[in-house]
Amino acid sequence: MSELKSTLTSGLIPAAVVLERPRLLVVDDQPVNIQALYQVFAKDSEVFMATSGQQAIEVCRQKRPDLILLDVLMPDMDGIEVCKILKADVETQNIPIIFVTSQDSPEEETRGLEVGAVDFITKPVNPAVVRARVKTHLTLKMQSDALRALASIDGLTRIPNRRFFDERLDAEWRACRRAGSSLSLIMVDVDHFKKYNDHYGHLDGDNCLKRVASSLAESNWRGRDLAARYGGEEFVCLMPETDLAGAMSKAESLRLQIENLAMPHAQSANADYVTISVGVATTVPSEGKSEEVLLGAADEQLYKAKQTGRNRVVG
Ligand code: GH3
Ligand code: MG
Ligand code: MG
Ligand code: MG
Repeated sequence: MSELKSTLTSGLIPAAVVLERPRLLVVDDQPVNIQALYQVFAKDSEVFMATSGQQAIEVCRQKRPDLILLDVLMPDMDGIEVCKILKADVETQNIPIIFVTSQDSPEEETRGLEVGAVDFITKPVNPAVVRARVKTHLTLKMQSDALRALASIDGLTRIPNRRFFDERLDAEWRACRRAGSSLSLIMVDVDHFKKYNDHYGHLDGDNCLKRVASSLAESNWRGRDLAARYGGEEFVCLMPETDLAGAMSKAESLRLQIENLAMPHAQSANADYVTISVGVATTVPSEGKSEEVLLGAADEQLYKAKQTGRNRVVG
């Protein structure tokens, strides 16, 4: 999302981040109701439509709308059920949902808000009111996205931070457990970095970490892979659906990548350049195993890489 990127690079969160052409999903089993909302928004927004709960979920996963206007009463799967499903999925849980319904009892409204909707509008809709409410919720959504992104980025290196990594590890652990697939973890530590700081100074040390981080983050990763700063001069890379052989070969290419930056390190005991040691571990997550075991295993391998000469990969 380009708005978000500029927010992040400028380091500022504007009071209101307004999307140029928001993407809305309108869900209603009655085409005439969809038509009414379409007419309100078609000029300034991209409008997707769905006439059933199931279709709404599919469109939502494919198109990632910025906001959903959701009918409550629908045959097969009602709006409440759709809302529950979308809120339970990490990929869709942050999309604001506004219920649009003719059932305007306080109980109905409460139920809608309890399952995670942000607002409740009654039919027939008043165009000015629905437009104003949608605008408010889009602005709030953009602001919370910007804050969330900001809280996930490491201040020095501008790559994802440990907090973001921990969240993703948690989610990928569960996803790989469901799928019965391997989850690999690469742990990276810059060699003799204390000596680098001592020799070149802390500012150059910071710049060195920035270059290492950019190089790791810009490596040729696959869709769900993630490279993050774990803390200090340590980095972690998460590789879902990847076995040990795949992770080992990726780790070796990362090691080479950093060596090839050829950043001089006059005090390194093992090379003339800045190098990294890398530990790799893989597991198939299952009931009774925990993420800490995977982290611990990668750390153990990293320790072995340090013990056996540094600038190497152990897995
Ligand atoms: P090894 O090869 O065994 O990993 O040795 P090392 O010197 O890299 O390891 P050690 O853990 O002794 O030192 C890590 C150093 O990293 C010490 C710390 O001051 C430095 N460091 C951690 N975070 C930062 C940072 O943000 N900026 C700078 N410039 N230095 C940092
Ligand atoms: Mg209906
Ligand atoms: Mg370290
Ligand atoms: Mg180190």
